[in-house]
Amino acid sequence: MTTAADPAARNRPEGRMNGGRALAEMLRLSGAGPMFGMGGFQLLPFYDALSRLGLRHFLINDERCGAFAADAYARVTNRPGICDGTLGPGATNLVTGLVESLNGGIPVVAIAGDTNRAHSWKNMTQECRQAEILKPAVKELIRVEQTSRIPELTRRAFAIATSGRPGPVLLDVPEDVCHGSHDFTAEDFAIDPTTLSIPARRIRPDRADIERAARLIAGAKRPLLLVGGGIHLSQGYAALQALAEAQSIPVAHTMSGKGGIPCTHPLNVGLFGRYARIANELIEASDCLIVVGCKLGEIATKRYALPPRHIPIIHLEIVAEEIGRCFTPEVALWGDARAGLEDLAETLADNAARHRSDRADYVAEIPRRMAAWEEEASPRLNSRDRPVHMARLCRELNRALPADAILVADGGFAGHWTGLLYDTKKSGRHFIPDRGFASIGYGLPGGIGAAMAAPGTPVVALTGDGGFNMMLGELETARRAGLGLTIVVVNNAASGYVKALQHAMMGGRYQSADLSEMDYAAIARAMGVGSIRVEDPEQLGPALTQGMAERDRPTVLDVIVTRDPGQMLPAVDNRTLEIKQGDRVA
Ligand SMILES: Cc1ncc(C[n+]2csc(CCOP(=O)(O)OP(=O)(O)O)c2C)c(N)n1
Ligand SMILES: [Mg+2]
Repeated sequence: MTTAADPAARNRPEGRMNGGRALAEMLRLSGAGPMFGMGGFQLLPFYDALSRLGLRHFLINDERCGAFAADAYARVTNRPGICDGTLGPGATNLVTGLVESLNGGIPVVAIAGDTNRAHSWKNMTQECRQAEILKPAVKELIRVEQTSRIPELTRRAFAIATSGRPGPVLLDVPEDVCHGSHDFTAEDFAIDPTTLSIPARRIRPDRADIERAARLIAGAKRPLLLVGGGIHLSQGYAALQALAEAQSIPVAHTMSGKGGIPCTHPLNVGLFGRYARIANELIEASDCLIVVGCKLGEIATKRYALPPRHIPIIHLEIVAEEIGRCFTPEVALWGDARAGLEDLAETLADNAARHRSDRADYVAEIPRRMAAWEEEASPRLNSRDRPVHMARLCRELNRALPADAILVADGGFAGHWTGLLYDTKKSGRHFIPDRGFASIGYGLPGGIGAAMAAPGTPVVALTGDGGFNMMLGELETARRAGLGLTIVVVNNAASGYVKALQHAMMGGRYQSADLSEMDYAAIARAMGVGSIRVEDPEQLGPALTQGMAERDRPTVLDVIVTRDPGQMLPAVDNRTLEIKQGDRVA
């Protein structure tokens, strides 16, 4: 690697240093942002070097939260998030967060301390087969066997994390490798700047496949774009909007794909899959589906009931193995989303005006259908109910959050309701749900990561009370970090999703579905952070505004929402549901 390719080359260290310092130097030269972790003996030299080098590292209260925070940081910045855990329980606590990044395609470099190899397998304290436990949770696990190889393997970790479909890479660092020393040369610390952010490299789909896909689109009367999280990973926003507008092709999105084009764009038909406004009807009536950066998994397809098998699918996807996994496409486009969309637009450009005029009636359906949906949903969206209706909360979020705000949504109802009803006003990552693994508990630590990634931008984290209970300790982290983060706790005194399903499917026999009535505002106050209890829907707007105005400490909004399990499912009144044995209704 030439010096010219690496703008940081002049700042390279050299000489004798321990492994921990070498690791910290590589992270410094790679432009790593804030890191999240909890120390232990194995990585102490690394922590010491972070302190000497003035790098930002935040003690978290559970390593899983560090992995979640690193994941959200990466989603906002497109640069690998960094987290660490110490030997054994620290490392295994990372698993859930790393799987989120693995399934979501999010670049993360995680560091785990491991045993001193002079004593491994002699019942050392905290010892377990951690590499075997963590291996399937990451895109690659790199075991570092020599202090001298730390720079090389850190460089490798960034390259793997940011290339192809991005993902988490674990550097497993034995204690003696971290504490051991080596004489390094400046050249050892070379950085490849092309691998420091995603997408590291782009690959274009095959030309002949693009032409076949373009012919299919050209002949379609009702084409529809179905967009997943890959649109963010590729930053294909402009290309998506350009193709949609030039060819009059409406855009539906998954929860992860929200923000491919603004939700307020006239061609955006909203969420598709388990919950939808009008998108599912449009899928049923389509004659050509263009699936972009989307795995067509369970939620996107209503358990594989959508799309109907007779509709031809064009599947544009960076991971070859994902193509054909759930649905057999008519045309497979293997490559980067932005590159593929650009190529389709270019191939179709000559006849764009004719296609637009042919599809004028088709796109004119969108505002009519949306208006009908809005009218039907209006009583919920404008509900004055106390406790607050979830739909009303979503509408107030739409009103209060400015265009550049980031909404992080937790794995329970928080993600599903806002996936359906929250409108991003700009393209980009303004809505962050943890749909890789759908764990509850992501909201608060995800909010921490997003707030650190976008200082000055309003960040609101929406979480269920169950998810918040899991993560309460991280309120201390957010306070210590002085983050102006607004945390909205959807307080339904229940493991709501479970309770709603038991209501619908088990005849209202509830088992382990209720939580205590808690006063989260009082808890927040006791923890020294801002707090507002909201029982009246009219207070939601002012409370959100007040929370977002607080710039250097977190604010918890304890929002008391419906306790009626018949009203908990998004857009479904489950008192009217008909259930067949074995159905998954929601
Ligand atoms: C770690 C984890 N455990 C269990 C689940 C299954 N689950 C999905 S939603 C849900 C209810 C969560 O309750 P809460 O956070 O209060 O959100 P609510 O649905 O009540 O809004 C559960 C248990 C999960 N997604 N993640
Ligand atoms: Mg709940």
